[in-house]
Amino acid sequence: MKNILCRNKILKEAGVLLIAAVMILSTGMAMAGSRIENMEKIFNDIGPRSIILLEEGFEDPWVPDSDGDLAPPDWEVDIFNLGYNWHPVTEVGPNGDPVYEGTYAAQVDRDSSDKDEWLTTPEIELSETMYSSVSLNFWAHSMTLLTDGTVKVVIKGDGFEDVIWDMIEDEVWIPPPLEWKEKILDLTSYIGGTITISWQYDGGMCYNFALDGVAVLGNSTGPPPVLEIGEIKGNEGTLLTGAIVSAEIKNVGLGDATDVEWSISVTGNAILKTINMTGNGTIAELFGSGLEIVRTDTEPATYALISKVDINVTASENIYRLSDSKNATGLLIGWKIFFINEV
Ligand SMILES: [Ca+2]
Ligand SMILES: [Ca+2]
Repeated sequence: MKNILCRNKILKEAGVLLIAAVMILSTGMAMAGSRIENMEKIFNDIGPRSIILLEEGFEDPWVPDSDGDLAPPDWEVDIFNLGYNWHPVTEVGPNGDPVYEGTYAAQVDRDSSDKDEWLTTPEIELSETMYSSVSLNFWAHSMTLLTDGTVKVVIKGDGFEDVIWDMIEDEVWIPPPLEWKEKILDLTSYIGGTITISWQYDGGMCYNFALDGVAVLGNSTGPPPVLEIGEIKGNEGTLLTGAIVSAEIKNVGLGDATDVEWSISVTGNAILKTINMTGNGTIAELFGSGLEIVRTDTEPATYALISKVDINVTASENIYRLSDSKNATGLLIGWKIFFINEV
C-alpha cells in the first residue's frame, strides 16, 4: 500500500514535471520562433551588409616585404627599375596637395625612366559561401595628360593575371584638374578564389600617381551579427577581491561575430580615493544569438569605500563595423555596486 502511494506520488510528480517541461519547451520554442522572425525582419530591413575584406590607408610605417623592399605591413612592393618607386608621402602630386585621408598616401613620383613598379595587397580569400558580390574601391591622385606611362590594376590568382583597369584608357583620368578621384571596380567574378590586387606603374613619363583609401568590400550572403550590451551587474565582488563589474556582451543577430572588442570603465570619487576600474579584451568568436559575460579587473582597495560610480561599457567589431555602448550609474558600497541604473 505504501509502495503504491509512493509510486502514485512519483507518477504525479513526474506528470507535473512533464507538464512543466512541455510548457517551458513550448514557450522556449515560441520565443525562439519569434526571435528568428524578428531577426529576419531586422535583416530584411537593413539588407545584406558590406564586409570589409581589406582596408588600407597607408598610415602605418612601411616595413621590409618578403624580399626586403619597403612596403606597407603585409603588402608587397616590387621594383623593376632604378627610378622612383612606391613610397609613403605626406603630400601628393607636383603641387604638394594633401593626402586623401589621414597623414600618408602611397605614391610613385614621375620621372622619365621606364618604370615597372608594383604595389600588391596581401592575399584576399573570396569565399563563395560568404559573399554575393565584391568590389574594390580606391582613391587616386593622378591624370594621364602625359601619355608615356600609365597605372594598371592587376588581379592575380591561381593561374591567371588580369588587367582590370588601365588609367590611360579611362577618360575620367585624362583632363586636369589633377585631383583625388574615386575608382570602384567589380571583383564579383573572382568569388570562389584567392586573389591579390596590384597597382602597376607601367612606362615612362606619366604624372605622379598617389593612392589612398583602398577598400575591398564583400556583400554578405547571410544575415549579419548585431551587437548589444546586456545587463550590467556589480554584485560579484567579495571582501577579498574588492568590487567587480560584469556586463553581458550579446550578439542578438543570426550571423556570427568575430574579434569583438569590449571595454568597461568604472569611475567615481570616494572620500579618500578616486575609483578607476577598467576591463577590456577581445572575444574571438561570438556566435549568432550568443552571449558572453565580461568583467573589470578588481580593485581590492575599494572594499571600504562608498561612492557613486559611473559605468561605461562598449563593444565593437570591425568586419561589419558594428558597435554598441551603454552608460550606467551605481552606488559602490564596500565591495558591491548597488542600484545600477542605465542612463
Ligand atoms: Ca592615408
Ligand atoms: Ca618585393
